Amino acid sequence: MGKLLCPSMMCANFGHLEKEVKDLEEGGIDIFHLDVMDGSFVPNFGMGLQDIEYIVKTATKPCDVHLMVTKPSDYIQKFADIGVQIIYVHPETDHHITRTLQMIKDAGVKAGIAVNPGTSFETVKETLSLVDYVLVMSVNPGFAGQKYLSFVDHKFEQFCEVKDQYGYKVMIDGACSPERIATLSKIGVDGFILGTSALFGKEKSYQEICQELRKL
Ligand code: S6P
Ligand code: MG
Repeated sequence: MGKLLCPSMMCANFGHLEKEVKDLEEGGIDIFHLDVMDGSFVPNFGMGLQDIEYIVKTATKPCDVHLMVTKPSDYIQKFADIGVQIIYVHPETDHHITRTLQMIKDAGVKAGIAVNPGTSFETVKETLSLVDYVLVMSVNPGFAGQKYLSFVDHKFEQFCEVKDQYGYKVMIDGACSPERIATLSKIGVDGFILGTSALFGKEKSYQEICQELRKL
């Protein structure tokens, strides 16, 4: 299977969001990545329910939500009802993360665990049999345009090593540059959250960029 290219829509131009969605789809992306931040779990705000609903309605490709909020379990049904296909939750903010993951599955949505740079493979190991996706964060969550934290490197190997045994896909979120995509796809990383490092604010079209990234 090819690489999953996932534009991080907080980096898109909200002045013409519908065009962004269409251009990205025509460019060949796979999954829209929608970040939700509550100003509490992370020191930033974005995106709102209206934004998420609008993108899900406009898109023909699947959408995920990455919940960077203090009580993710309170919002699972809301996002399931909106029609997102994957929900990522953080174990660092949830006392009963396996219950929340089960709640996501029971709502008919794919479950993803998002792992902060400071959270180890061992900490989330017990959740792996429940998840469809592991989102390895290579920046601390909250902002686009940050620097890649190289101490997370070994975690990609740890998660990739047992991904077939558990049956999940490994994704990277944070400072994901073309060089990083080349290195990580070789060790088995399946999906790439594309923000300012690889996709948005460039001179080339989304189509040209996606074609180049697929060849790496
Ligand atoms: C950050 C958020 C991410 C960013 C993305 C930005 O907390 O979860 O999804 O939007 O990582 O990418 P970049 O290339 O600007 O770091
Ligand atoms: Mg994200």
